[in-house]
Amino acid sequence: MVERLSEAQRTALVELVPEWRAAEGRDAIVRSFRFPDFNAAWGFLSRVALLAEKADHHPEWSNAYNKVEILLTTHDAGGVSRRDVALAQAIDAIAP
Ligand code: H2B
Repeated sequence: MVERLSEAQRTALVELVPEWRAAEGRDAIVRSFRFPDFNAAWGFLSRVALLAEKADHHPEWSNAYNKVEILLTTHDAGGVSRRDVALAQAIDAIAP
């Protein structure tokens, strides 16, 4: 079972991923991305899917043409956990 973070731990960890913002209405982090076109957005999503599968941690996301939004939360913990921050860092590393 993945532990949900305390408020202090959460603040400290979320500071490691400054590109991500708090989701509205739920305990989750979100980042928006914009690409030159759909092809680039889809290529990025494919790479994130491979990362997610490897980490056994799956994002909620949406895509409209060249825009992608990714939301990370740990369903098993009912909120943000270290696993979300770890995946956010991995996604940041492959983001344009
Ligand atoms: N992804 C996310 N985002 N949160 C989870 O709690 C989660 C997951 N749990 N991927 C994993 C899979 C779990 O259900 C399986 C059994 O490992």
